[in-house]
Amino acid sequence: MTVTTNEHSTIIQHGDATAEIYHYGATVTSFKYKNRDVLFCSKKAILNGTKAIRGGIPVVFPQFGPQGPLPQHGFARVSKWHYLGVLTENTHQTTVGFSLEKHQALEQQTKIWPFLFRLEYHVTLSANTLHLKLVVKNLDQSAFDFTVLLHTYLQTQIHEAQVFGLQGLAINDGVSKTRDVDNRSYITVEGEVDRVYEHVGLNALTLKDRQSTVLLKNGFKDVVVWNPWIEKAKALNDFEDEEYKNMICIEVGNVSEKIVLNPGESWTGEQTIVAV
Ligand code: TA6
Repeated sequence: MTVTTNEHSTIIQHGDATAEIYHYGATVTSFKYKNRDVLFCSKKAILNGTKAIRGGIPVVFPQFGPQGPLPQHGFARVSKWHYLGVLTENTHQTTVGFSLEKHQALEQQTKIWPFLFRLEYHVTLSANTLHLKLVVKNLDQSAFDFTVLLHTYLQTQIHEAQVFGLQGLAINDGVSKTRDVDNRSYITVEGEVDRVYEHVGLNALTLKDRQSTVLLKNGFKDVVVWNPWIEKAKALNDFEDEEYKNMICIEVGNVSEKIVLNPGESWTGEQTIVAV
């Protein structure tokens, strides 16, 4: 087990697994198990802190999407977080922590969303598993509300990808701009997909392609599935034209309804990604 850190990122190596977390956005940019890349990060991702990182797991807070007073997906993914160091290190697991408070977050945005808050993010590696725990605490004297999401980019072969665990759920479809129910026993992607699956009761989702990746969630209610497909991929300047074939975003979050926190209250969401 080793943890190495510099001013830009922290790398954890635990047994056969490694993870790298950029302090900018507390973005996990890589999770490898036995040299298999579980997460996708674009070859054109901008890592110098001038733009949200195109890949890995950007943290979306306090606003999902463009609907609201802030720029798309809020400030957590474009702020430099404080590295708290190694929190646990034993033969079973290694955990590192990050925090973000108002005075460290991007000022252009905290002027608009002016509440005192603390985010604490714990990243744990154990065997074939990456575990993420996000705690939001209200340090203000007023209540605030927010939406939140772990914008998880997974490595896949899109023509073979099947996503299990979302059957029969209400969807808010960002491409067709309609609401519907997805009755497929598993999801495949054959064009642009940008969907919010609402109130996902199941805690386990599985991505199957040549290998399997299992996502477990706790505390998060919704799941967003996104692939930009051909035209939108070309329009993204930090994404290669053909990379849509190698990724799928399966993002756990609370986005269909806002979470309200009164002064002193906390909310916790957790995601576990298992390379099977
Ligand atoms: O989570 C899906 C989504 O909100 C899509 O609508 C899509 O635009 C994507 O996120 C990427 O957003 P970004 O701001 O990172 O380009």
